[in-house]
Amino acid sequence: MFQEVLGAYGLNVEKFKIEPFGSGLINHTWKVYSSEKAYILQEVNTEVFRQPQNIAQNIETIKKYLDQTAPKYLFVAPITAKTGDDYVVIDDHFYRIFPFVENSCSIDFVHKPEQAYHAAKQFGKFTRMLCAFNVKKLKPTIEDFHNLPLRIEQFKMALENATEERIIEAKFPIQEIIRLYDIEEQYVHMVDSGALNLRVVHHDTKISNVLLQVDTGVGLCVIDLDTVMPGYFISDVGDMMRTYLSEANEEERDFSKIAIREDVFASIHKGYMEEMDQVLGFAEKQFFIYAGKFMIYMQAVRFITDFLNGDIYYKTTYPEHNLIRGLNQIDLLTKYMAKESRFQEIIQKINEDRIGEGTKILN
Ligand code: GN1
Ligand code: MG
Repeated sequence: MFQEVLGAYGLNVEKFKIEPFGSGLINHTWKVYSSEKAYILQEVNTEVFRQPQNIAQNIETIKKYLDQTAPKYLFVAPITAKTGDDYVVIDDHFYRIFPFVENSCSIDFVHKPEQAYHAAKQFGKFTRMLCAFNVKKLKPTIEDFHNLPLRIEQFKMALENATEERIIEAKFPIQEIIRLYDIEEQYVHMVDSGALNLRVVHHDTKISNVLLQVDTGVGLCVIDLDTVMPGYFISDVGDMMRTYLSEANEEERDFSKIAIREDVFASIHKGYMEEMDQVLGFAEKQFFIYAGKFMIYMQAVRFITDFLNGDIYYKTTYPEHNLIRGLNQIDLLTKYMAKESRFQEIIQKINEDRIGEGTKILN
């Protein structure tokens, strides 16, 4: 397979080393490198991305726009194959190759608040760079991806079809998901109220989807653009809360290690708002804290739904994997909700300090 894929790009497989790369749950990724050149090769999971051409088209449309409006912005698009397309299809499998960004690295865990700051700034910058771009030009790459009511529907359906055994095993998270249905109600109200604008949103803002400069740790750019499509900013901010606030991530089986770091919350807010403060409307900003609840809850629902369905969506490495991930997210959600009024205070303090700074300048 490697020979054919690389050959389609005019690359000679014998000149490269190839190793699995990254920790994604959906696509397969490899690093392809020699002493001179390095690439990232990916096979797109077409069970999940039914029309992978839409991904390629979206990226191309955005690239054209950014080449004109922000030529210096680092946007990592796939390279062109000999056919002139940005992808190749071999035996019904869909592949693409990205250049490996020199001097860059990615991390799987947020160890320090600065890392959360740099990542949040990059995701904020991405949406800001595209705030005047017509979102309607983008095609959804997964229909209703972050549509919470639909995720709840899928959960209910899974409950109806699941085996007795799995329902018993997942009794606690099922009860919790049902107990917290009002998170979905809030979502419906929010969308109906028209408070949120459709924007170009990344939809998968985990820390490994940001490239950092090797020596300084400064953010370089965002990667993994498969789910870039029209959406609400709460998806990106919420997924950062979900994946940065606790050092232990969704894979952690010892839930006593799941803990919310307030300084990381403040860093996400700082980094994101440095880019997005002027872009977001007043009504949108009111959902900053809700964003975390929305995304953590939805991820819990998705993991438990997949467990009930017999593990058909996410890659798993042990039998209860999705159940543990779901329980992990419920634990995180409980700890997050216990901090909501603290988060409110932190944001209020940031805003007061800012007003204070403004008065100092006026005086
Ligand atoms: C999937 O494969 P990866 O890590 O890029 C998923 C995200 C989930 C995440 C949970 C297309 O992302 O929505 O938040 O797993 N992507 C898709 O780890 O479903
Ligand atoms: Mg992804």
